[in-house]
Amino acid sequence: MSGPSRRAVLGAVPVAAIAGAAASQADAPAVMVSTWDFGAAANAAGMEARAAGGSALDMVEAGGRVAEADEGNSSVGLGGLPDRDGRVTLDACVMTWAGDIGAVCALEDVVHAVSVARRVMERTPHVMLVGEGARTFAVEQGFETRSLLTPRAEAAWRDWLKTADYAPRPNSENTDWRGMPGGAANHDTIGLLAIDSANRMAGACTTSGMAFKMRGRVGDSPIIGAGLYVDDEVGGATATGVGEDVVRVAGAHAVVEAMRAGLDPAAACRRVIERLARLRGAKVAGSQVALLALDKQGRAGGFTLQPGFTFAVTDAAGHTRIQRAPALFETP
Ligand code: SD4
Repeated sequence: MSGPSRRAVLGAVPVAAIAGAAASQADAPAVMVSTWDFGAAANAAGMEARAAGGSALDMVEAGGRVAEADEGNSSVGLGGLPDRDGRVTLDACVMTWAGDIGAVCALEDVVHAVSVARRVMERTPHVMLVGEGARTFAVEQGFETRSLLTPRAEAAWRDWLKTADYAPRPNSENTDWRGMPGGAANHDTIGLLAIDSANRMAGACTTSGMAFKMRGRVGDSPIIGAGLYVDDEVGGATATGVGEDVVRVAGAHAVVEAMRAGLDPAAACRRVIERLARLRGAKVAGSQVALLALDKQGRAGGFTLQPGFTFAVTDAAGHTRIQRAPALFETP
């Protein structure tokens, strides 16, 4: 397997350095990581929350909200691509150092699904609300409603309708990220992990899910243990890509358990990707799963099925670097 590319152009996001996942361990300990290069903007918001005395939960919520409000991001919040019926439905979850969790699935008309997930955690006896119930709860909690379908997303959906060619696999997502150097033009689910100044970890994951999915389909992102898991003794992990495949291996939880067993974050992510590849063989040859982890020592690392996944790593001084994760199916 060849090493990661060191091409240093990742689009509009300032890039301090690109390195393989292992190289991150030589850098200053990270206090926040987010998926993709656009995670840099999310981390900046998270670091503002940290500087203002916010908790790790405040950090990941603030970061998730940046991606959700970004209309240019076609896989999160406002501007997310709709399901095959033309409805934008959001999945999100949060998890804290104390094992507090909250999630929403198939939430409509509310931009900040991550905040609704937090509210589920803080204001209900439950851990997950779905669909109309999640929307009703959000409205009761004072969240504003609006259409999440932007003209750009609607145009993409209408274009897709011409063929309506959907298999419950991530083909459209694959098409999106393939051929985009560094994933710079790709906009995907955001998963975030943060450590606050009291050394507590929290995580969040928020997405509009796979483009043109079946109505009612839920992926990995709001599922604690699949799209996100945090254990304050060990570290946390998050996932993006084909949710069905992440769920199969309880991806984020499996990464955390591999770290508990002594692997560093990159190696732990790799172990789980390899397990998925063994389990599914040719069925995952064309699919993408990206895992990202941060341990309590501030080591960050990722590993993926396909090349092209980047992530943003921020240290306590606020320096952010974009790293490219090695992939199982690395191209020369
Ligand atoms: C899902 N994992 O719904 C999410 C989507 C994603 O690129 O990451 N899309 O399966």
